[in-house]
Amino acid sequence: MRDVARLVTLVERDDPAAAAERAAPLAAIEANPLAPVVGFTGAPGVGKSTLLGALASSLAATSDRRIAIVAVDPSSAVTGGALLGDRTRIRVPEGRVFIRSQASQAESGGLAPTTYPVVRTLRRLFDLVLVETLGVGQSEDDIQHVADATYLLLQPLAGDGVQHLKAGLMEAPDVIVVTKCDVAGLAQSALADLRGAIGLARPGETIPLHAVSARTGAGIAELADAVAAAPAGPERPGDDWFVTRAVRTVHGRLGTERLAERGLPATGSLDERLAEALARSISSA
Ligand SMILES: Nc1nc2c(ncn2[C@@H]2O[C@H](COP(=O)(O)OP(=O)(O)O)[C@@H](O)[C@H]2O)c(=O)[nH]1
Ligand SMILES: [Mg+2]
Repeated sequence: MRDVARLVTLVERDDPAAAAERAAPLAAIEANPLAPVVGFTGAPGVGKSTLLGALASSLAATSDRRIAIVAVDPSSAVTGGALLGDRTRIRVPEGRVFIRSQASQAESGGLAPTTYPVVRTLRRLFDLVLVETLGVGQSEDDIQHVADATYLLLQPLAGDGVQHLKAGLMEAPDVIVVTKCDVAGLAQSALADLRGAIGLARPGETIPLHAVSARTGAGIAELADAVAAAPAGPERPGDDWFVTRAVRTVHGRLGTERLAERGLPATGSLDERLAEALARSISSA
């Protein structure tokens, strides 16, 4: 685990010395089989970190699968050289699960600048990679470039279904998880409401819906089975990830008004060459 942590730190670093030092160990694992990557997204406080701890503990107890977790947290702070944050919330058996916390940045789509290369590394070293990403509404495309399956966590109250529908949140996820089902007030009507909203947002599809409680353990084993069964997809091209981020950075920096002044669309595709040039400069930086 110490070697893995060291390699991940080298992948996160942005200097020539780190690039030189990581080249050989990365080359040595390049041909390793790719583990599935499952992304967990949802609003702050919905219970992502707690659930990942429960899932990883459950999987560690029932199999010898090696699990890595990458947790992106807006509140992660560097203290005395150590990145704290979700690491402290994710409770897993000592020494069995690798956890890396990353701080998200203002312009990021819920992930950190180095989430892609870190996940790329970890899927060659572990049997399963779980990614906790911040649920930040529209800018969640990034997780699509990183994960083979995306789980959206929700904490619905009665009448909430329509709001999720409005937020366009339900367009991307493969699975929806209702958290904190031990809390009184999560009426069956809320679940039925949510089921209705999912049906409207994704007609003709069957989106699995899990109701769980990390506190009581209800539904955790079933959800862990589903997560463990996720098939590993092929590697996503890094360019897609960098272009998505570059386009959003341009939008974020210029703002809708200035984009409009320049005759640039506020949504949709910007000048592709501009995005690509930016992406190149980000990836070679
Ligand atoms: N009652 C209850 N509370 C939970 C459960 N899971 C998480 N919480 C609480 O919800 C809060 C936010 O949880 P956290 O995992 O940090 O959420 P995140 O911001 O989405 O990662 C914490 O106070 C947790 O103790 C659960 O299953 N039941
Ligand atoms: Mg968290």
